[in-house]
Amino acid sequence: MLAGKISPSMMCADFTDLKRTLETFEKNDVEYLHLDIMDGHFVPNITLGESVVKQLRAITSIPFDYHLMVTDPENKIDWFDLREGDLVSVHYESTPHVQRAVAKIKDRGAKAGVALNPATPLNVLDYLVCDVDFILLMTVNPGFAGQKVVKQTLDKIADARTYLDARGYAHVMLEVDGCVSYPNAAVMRANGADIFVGGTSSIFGASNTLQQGLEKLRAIIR
Ligand code: S6P
Ligand code: MG
Repeated sequence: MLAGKISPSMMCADFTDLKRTLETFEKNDVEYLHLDIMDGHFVPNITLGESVVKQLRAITSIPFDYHLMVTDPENKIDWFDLREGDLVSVHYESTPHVQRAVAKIKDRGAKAGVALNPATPLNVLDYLVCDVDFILLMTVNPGFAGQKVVKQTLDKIADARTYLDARGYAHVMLEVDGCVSYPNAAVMRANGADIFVGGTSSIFGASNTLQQGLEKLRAIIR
């Protein structure tokens, strides 16, 4: 099993206190910053844009985990200054040319992932898995923070891990995104998830400080 990694969802962060938030992440060796890029078309919401991402890039060296929830992402990858070590995921459902998008991410030197909505079956990966570094399993329908987990996605994580291992892709990382609460994270880890997106149901929740939340999540996914 690969080491569990934390990717805090920046759309849930307090942007008025950004420097302190980033210091806390750095102190806790957070592996990635999860950046939800939405276009108001593929999903019914708009969040972080290219200029905010650029400002973040200038003040932290934590690798970025771009989650592109945009229609035709292959035409939008060039908006971002991708670095080696960054993760970039595109939704299978967002383009008829998903392999073109994946190839473009790799050409730019980042790790490429495909994101699947809760209802999208795993077999869409049959002719795609050989091209990717990770799979992002949505455990809510994308668009908003603070939603309830779609329960059947917990089994889907175990099915995805079995699917990957059986085909010789044990090295392909599984990222989970959506209501990764502490109890859900424990189940997700046991089912084979590797990267955990922290949002309002865990590290950014009102019941703990960011420091406490990171320590708690880290202990669960270790
Ligand atoms: C949702 C987005 C996610 C959320 C995250 C929030 O479309 O892709 O990354 O920001 O799921 O976490 P939580 O714990 O509020 O569900
Ligand atoms: Mg996300």
